[in-house]
Amino acid sequence: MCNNECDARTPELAHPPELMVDDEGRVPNTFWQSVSWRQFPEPLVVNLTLSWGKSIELTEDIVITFESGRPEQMVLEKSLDHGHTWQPYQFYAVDCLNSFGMESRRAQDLTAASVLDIICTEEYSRGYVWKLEKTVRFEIQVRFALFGGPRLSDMASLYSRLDTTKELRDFFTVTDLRLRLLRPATGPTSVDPLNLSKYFYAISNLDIRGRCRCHLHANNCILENGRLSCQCEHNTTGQDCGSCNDGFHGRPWTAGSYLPIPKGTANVCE
Ligand SMILES: [Ca+2]
Repeated sequence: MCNNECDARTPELAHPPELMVDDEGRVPNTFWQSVSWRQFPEPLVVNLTLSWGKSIELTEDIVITFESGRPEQMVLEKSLDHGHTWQPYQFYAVDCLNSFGMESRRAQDLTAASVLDIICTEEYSRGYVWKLEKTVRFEIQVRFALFGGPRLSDMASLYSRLDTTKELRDFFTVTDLRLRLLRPATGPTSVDPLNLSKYFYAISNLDIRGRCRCHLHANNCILENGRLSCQCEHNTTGQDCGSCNDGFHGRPWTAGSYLPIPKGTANVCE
């Protein structure tokens, strides 16, 4: 950890945001580091925003690896409309009731009926006590497993549920994610206002996996001129294959379907 010799103006001593998404596996880790806490008790708040410019369906757990202690308070937020509006995705705190007025819950305790609940978890906020615990997760897999069974052995059941429930599809879809870091790790003792340089956020890796939302009308999604776009089939068009091509309005546009499983229905524009 660089502490006093950090300097954003000197390349050898800088910790820019790109170091959260470079190739990992290096020793030591490369990491982004925020400014230090300057004016306690005024909170040190930092927003990290990730934008894809395209709707993405998340397929794996989001894993954020901290180089500093994990924050004592943070919120993961999502947008479905390119950052115009934001909704909380999950709250994280050492004390959920105290920080957000919410009971602490674990993603593992969700049920099929409560899968869309936005929870506050205390699973990932213990900072300095457990030094080896560096990651914060948003759990996609345990939510999928509510429909696809343990180890996702019944994907057909998961797909049919996704097919028929728009709220569930949208829950796992984002165009942007925002991490609102609200209070850094301070360790077991109270904040030392005379030594604020030791409180900051540092992240070495962001692991976010998903696929382009193409409404089951494309096999490929390509990056062209800095823009992600589905390679639409079935006479559809648009960044997400969300409408029918000119001259193919014989019936209203409909998303492709996983049903009947396993063959599915293309719902071609005619
Ligand atoms: Ca890194």
